[in-house]
Amino acid sequence: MLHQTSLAKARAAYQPKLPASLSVHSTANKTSLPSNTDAEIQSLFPNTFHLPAVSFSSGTEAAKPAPIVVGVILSGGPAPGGHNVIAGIFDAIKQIHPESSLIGFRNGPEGLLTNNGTEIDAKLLESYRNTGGFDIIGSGRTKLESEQDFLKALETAKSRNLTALVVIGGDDSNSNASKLAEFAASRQAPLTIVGVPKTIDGDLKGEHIETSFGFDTACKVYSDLIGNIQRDAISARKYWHFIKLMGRSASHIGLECALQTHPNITLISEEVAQRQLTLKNIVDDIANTVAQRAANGEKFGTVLIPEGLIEFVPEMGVLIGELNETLAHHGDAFNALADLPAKRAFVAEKLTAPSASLYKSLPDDIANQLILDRDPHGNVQVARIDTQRLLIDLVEARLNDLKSAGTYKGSFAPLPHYFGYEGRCAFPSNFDADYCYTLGFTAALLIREKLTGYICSVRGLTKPAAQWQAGGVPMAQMMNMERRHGKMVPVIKKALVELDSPAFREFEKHRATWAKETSYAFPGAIQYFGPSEVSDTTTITLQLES
Ligand code: FBP
Repeated sequence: MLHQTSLAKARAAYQPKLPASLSVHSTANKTSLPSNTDAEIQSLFPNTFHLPAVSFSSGTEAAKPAPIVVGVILSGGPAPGGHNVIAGIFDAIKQIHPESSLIGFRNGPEGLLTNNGTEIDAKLLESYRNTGGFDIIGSGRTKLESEQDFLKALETAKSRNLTALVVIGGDDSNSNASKLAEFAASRQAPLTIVGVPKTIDGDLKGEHIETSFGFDTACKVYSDLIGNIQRDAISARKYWHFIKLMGRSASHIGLECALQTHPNITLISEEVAQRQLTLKNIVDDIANTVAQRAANGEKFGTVLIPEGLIEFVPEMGVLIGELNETLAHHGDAFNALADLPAKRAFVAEKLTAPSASLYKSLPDDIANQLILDRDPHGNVQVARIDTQRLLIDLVEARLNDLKSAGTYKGSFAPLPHYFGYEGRCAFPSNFDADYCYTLGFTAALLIREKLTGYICSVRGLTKPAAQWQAGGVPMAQMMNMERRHGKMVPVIKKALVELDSPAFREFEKHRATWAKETSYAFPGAIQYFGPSEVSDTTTITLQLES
């Protein structure tokens, strides 16, 4: 048994808020959606595409439904609030019928494929309510995507008498949940499949989903840490902090943390790609800001760097693509080489001239990371690259040039940081605790209505929870065709930062001032108690978007 701290005890007693219109007696109202016009998607999802959107309004007790047996999986990286989604499902299905039951499949989709599940009862759930993490049943990154996987999933469902399966995951996991729903429907399998939008990255959102759960808490944790570092920076007045922030591709986390903390520099990967900024452009900009601040007597600063940056820098993207090809085609010869300088020289020889010159210009440890850290498909693991160290090295070199030219005087003392795992399993904020409980409750109602292929959608999230509007939309409607591993496939589109979005425009309005002056904000730790204007408020991104 884990030790229960005072905060854990207090959080265990927290009763998450639900929208006033949401109860097990809520009525499902159906409205037709403006249809996604992609003919290919429509033809790939004949059973689950042409379905209405659903919203739940207050209702009165109708005939008692039969007990339902729900399976649940947690998929991908943890995000604060996952346990509350499970609590919401559990409480709702028990209220629908006290003999309903909930089976948690262990360690992600793998648990469903291998039929490794456990019943989640009131006692087990008790110590997980309002806690962070996915440890109640574990999570995993196994994919549920082939016909064979779908057949195995249906077999497991049958053997456990499941009425429904809830997939708590990101864009990929929900895309696959949608395909499984279509597969089950095409075989008349009596299984309702419902998705729940999860990821700290904040990139599963759009017309129907205002935000994924976990983004709020993770950004608050990182912003607290960044604020603390900034307070240290203005106290010690000697360090430049280069902080890499999690978020595999999209820069939503970096952007939100910038809005919360006002650092001197924030790089946004999507802007780098769109404006075709080179590594040299980025480094020159940072070095100029360091020099300008030094000239004003401020030899300190903060730089936020999104985890996925490197892939968005056009010439680095090309280099990474060429490295993936080279390692795929010459893997044996590469592996046979004994030492790192020989491996680096081997790959450099196979690259085009611009990529070879860029590769050779990189510090050795980064050049090594680019060829050594590969995923199971043999691709470079971009998220593992120490971009914060790479930028420090390059900025330092540039400042030395400026010094030689007489345009910079001063000392540059940089410190690298990486904030990622620190934010994924924090106690969910009140927002995420309430949002997740509502998502779980909504999933149970979609199941009661036998609405398969739906993702839970809760709207009006910047208002008090009592006014939120819960419902669902068919996941197939959120799909588009994308090339994956050389093949066009239907997937839910990943939402990247848009340069005309309200959040980016707000950041753009202030960034020149934040670079020059020291305008740091210190949000402090997440507030779990106190007035709801403070403790329940969600991200600035969401407030600006609404
Ligand atoms: P999901 O997309 O599964 O929510 O995971 C997001 C994430 O936290 C990214 O921000 C990060 O790049 C990645 O997971 C790290 O993955 P892992 O947990 O496998 O190290």
